[in-house]
Amino acid sequence: MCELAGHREILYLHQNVLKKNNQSAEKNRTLFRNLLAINLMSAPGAGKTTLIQQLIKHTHFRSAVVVGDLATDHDAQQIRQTEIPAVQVTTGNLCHLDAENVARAVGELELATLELVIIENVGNLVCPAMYHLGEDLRIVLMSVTEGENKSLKYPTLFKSADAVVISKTDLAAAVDFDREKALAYLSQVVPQTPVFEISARSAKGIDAFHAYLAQALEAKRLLRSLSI
Ligand SMILES: Nc1nc2c(ncn2[C@@H]2O[C@H](COP(=O)(O)OP(=O)(O)OP(=O)(O)O)[C@@H](O)[C@H]2O)c(=O)[nH]1
Ligand SMILES: [Mg+2]
Repeated sequence: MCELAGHREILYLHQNVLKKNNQSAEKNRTLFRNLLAINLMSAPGAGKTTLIQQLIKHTHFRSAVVVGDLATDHDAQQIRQTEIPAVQVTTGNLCHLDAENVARAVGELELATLELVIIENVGNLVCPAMYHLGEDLRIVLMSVTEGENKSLKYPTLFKSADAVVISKTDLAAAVDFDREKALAYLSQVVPQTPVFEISARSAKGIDAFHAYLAQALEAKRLLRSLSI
């Protein structure tokens, strides 16, 4: 009985945390009203930072990056080498970014000058699923080196995504990645979600992903102009 009461209390606390996060995410939507904000999520090391670097090199969006990690500012330093602003959020023990720490981070950016804010979430396939950040697009990466079945094992995160990126495709043959199997699993879990196959090493597939983002930015601008 006592244990049940304890579980209820934890559930109640969790619901309150999510509610508060959703309120902050709504405020972020206002901050992001004139630009496209994307939230990149994946397991650690799936290639988020490298994809961001390639995207910046191959495209002409006026961009900035917010990057979340448990510790270090290595990723922000790497992204600044491409000469765009990058703000590192270190979360300590927290396995995801939340809307409030994103709000604080974007406070350091000149949002009025930007078209694209890329948020690189903490590498984790579970925690980021529940936390919305005020983003326009949620994008989940799975690298070929992780195997084909990530979407079956972590359906909550994949179901929350607007698009999926299969990353490190240049390594597919080396790790015997079964593309057809991976696509079949994805179509079981997220049949309507677009899938991009990208090698950030060779830049193969970057153009299609860029076109997807450009189209989303145009659609947002159009909606905004119609709502004024
Ligand atoms: N061959 C190959 N290696 C890649 C590719 N993308 C990333 N890598 C390598 O994979 C490793 C991890 O890449 P990151 O971009 O740091 O991955 P991440 O998802 O940002 O990692 P965390 O921030 O730690 O979660 C690095 O050694 C990259 O050089 C790719 O397309 N092809
Ligand atoms: Mg990274």
